[in-house]
Amino acid sequence: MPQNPSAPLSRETGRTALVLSGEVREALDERRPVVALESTIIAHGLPRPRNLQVARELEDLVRKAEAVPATVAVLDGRAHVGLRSDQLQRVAEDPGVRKLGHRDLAPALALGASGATTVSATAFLAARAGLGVFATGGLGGVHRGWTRTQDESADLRLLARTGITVVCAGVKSILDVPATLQRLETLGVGVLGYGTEHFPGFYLSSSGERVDWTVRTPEEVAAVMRVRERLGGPPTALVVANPVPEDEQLDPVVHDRVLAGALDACRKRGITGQAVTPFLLEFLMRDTGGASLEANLAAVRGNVRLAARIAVAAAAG
Ligand code: PSU
Ligand code: MN
Repeated sequence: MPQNPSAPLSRETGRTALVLSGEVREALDERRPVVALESTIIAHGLPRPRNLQVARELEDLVRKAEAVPATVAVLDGRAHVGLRSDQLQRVAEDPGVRKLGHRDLAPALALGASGATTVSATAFLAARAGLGVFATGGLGGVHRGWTRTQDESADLRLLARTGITVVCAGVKSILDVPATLQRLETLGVGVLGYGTEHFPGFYLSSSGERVDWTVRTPEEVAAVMRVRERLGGPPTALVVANPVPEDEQLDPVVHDRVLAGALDACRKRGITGQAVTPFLLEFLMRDTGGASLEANLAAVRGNVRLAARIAVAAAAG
């Protein structure tokens, strides 16, 4: 095992080695751009059968931008970075696919389980494989009612210790956004607004909070990545916060009304732990008549396209 926790794992050591797809391995060897994609959104964040279509569409978006997609998941106790078509289908369709955060990786690998990876597990595995850019929908963060539940997504602490650029539409709006931004600051995670002075609101173009730094091109993001690397120091993530276009966002009035109902239902039903986020996302989808799903998908597509452009700019630099 390498001494440096962020150094790429040797790709062929025993049962816990990462399995890189041929396409991903070749691209890394030739220093061509690769984009990591998370799989929890596929297995637990989107309804079937739309989720499989979306999983394939996201990979196609990366390819169209001349980068290689690397969807990350654990199958039968092996951690995959880059999936074959049948493996992607299994992640989308198999009801036995669990939700795996970073802390779940060791038990899942040791016990031969299968699971989709959250932001924390995906960022960890992608960085270990040597990937620099990762796209998702919205990060996890500090939940509303944290003082009661202490529910803060493991995404935040893992990103504080992992050198990877994460393109997202901010953090999920079901969360306490100001508290999450404060945690990101405390943890030393860099945040760039992409083409905006406001932190995006996942389903909404703006959360109403401001960002300290705004970038406007993939080249500017790549320049920040290079300087961070030259500066050295402990690895931390760089969050590129990319808003959903205003004409594709969820109506903010509908958002606030439905979210209040969702949070209420979550509390009343006593839902806790890993089930909270999927419950809230599904509630919103149902009670907005599918409108939140369309906004979520528009955000994810935009993030995947931008991540590919950033990976291309970073590989060219
Ligand atoms: N983005 C989406 N949909 C999702 C997620 C992100 O558009 O379902 C997932 C990510 O995998 C993220 C997880 O890491 O939700 C957060 O879950 P939790 O709050 O339990 O940490
Ligand atoms: Mn949680």
